[in-house]
Amino acid sequence: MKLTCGNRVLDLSRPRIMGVLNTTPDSFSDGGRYYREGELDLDVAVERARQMVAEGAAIIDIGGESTRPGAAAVTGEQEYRRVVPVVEAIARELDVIISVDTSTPEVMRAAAEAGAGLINDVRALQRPGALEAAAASGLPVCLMHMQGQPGTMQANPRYEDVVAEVSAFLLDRLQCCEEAGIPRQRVIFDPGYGFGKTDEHNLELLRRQDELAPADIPLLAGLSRKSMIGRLLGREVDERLPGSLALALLAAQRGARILRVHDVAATADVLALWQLVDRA
Ligand code: 7PJ
Repeated sequence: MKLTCGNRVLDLSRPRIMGVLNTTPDSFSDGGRYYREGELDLDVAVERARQMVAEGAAIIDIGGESTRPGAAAVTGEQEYRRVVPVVEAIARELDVIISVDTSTPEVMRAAAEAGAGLINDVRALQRPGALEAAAASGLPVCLMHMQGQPGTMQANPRYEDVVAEVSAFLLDRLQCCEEAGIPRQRVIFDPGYGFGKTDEHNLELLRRQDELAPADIPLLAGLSRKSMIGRLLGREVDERLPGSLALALLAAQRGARILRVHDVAATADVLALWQLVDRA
């Protein structure tokens, strides 16, 4: 399985790591890291990306909107200013696929022009103009499932059959993509762990993750440092590395081709050992 991401090819014959780079001042796990006196510090962001590439990240995911429940809403313009300069700087400095974590059509367009290779949308291109912007970019898109809206999604998540509902939603969005001129060869599915889901829902999705996507559609899993680890194990954000590694491996074993993580080096070790055991 291969994905063409702008002028680079992403080989998914083995699971690959997407390293998270949040340019928000308030993200739950690494918010505010790249700010100095309230200004985005591009050099620090590029150095962090460089480190993740050296540690084994095939993709750097740049996001400027915090989807944490209770996070301040961001305007398209703020998001643009947080994301596009970072995409430009990383595209100039590093040889890596850049993913842009956005639901905003203008940000998709500008990021694609600045050298992004992938559009990662937690709203699965449902905002007005998003399908068109993604189609025009010619880039692959990650469609993520979310029940509700970021601010309130954890209030009372409900499903009859979470796996069937998430899968049906993703297939519906796939059809919308195809109708908008985004071929299925350019689509990635993501169950959206933690987005409008209880711990039980998340566990059920992981348990049956292989039922979520048709065989030709790569699956992305984002479990790194998520609050389900905190609740299930009683761990603060800075104590979730072992849990994150366990879930990354379980997700990879259940078919995830891209793992979205904060701790690239540690995840790369886990995947390397798995490959040595199972792919000899
Ligand atoms: C995800 C994401 C995820 C995709 C975030 C966090 C919250 N994009 N963006 N999948 N999560 N595709 O990192 O915990 O799970 S932001």
